[in-house]
Amino acid sequence: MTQNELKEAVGRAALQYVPDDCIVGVGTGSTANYFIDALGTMKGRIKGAVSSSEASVKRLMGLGIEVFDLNTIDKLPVYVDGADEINHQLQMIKGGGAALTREKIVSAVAEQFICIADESKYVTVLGKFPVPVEVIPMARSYVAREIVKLGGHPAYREGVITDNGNVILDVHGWQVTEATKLETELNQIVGVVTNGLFARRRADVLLLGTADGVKTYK
Ligand code: ABF
Repeated sequence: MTQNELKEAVGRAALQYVPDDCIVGVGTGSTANYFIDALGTMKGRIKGAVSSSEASVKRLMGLGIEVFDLNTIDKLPVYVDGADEINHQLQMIKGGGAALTREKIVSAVAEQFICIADESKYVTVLGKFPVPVEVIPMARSYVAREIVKLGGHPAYREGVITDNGNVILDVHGWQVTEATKLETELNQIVGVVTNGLFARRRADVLLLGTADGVKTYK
């Protein structure tokens, strides 16, 4: 199977976690896009969606799925999204698509986080993929210097402005063995909006696309 076929398979498999008549949280990226397309096949059974990016809003609306403002929702049973890396504790690095802040907000509200990924994303130790950090533009250099003190090597993602009007630093060189601690330390740096470690709110379920089919980890 190709990588896209694996992504498509997990996107479809995630439908089993979507209850009837609910509003579903929808992520961002190529794997999430397969989920959105699969959701289109059951759109009559859901009320609509809350989305973590403008790109996903467009795709959902293009399929005729109503998109709600998160502030109008008091219950979100499930959030389905991809990841850049996920470890065996279901902690993740996310934000390669620059949507990390909204992804973290929507996943915080959701009762269940279903991560969908192909097997290339499943790792023992997080960190080969650089950790994205969303930063208020005027704090960029200061935050970069603070990250160096934590042993990271930040690189400015040039030409990218997030949906929230901020910039991204991609931090290389970390072997993330204590993801919750590092996530908290990064959050303490003034000027950081969000970081791409999803450890305090990890996934509840991983649907992993492999050559032997979709495997489920909890
Ligand atoms: C989102 O999309 C992000 O958190 C992550 O950066 C990216 C994964 O993209 P893809 O599914 O295209 O690999 O889930």
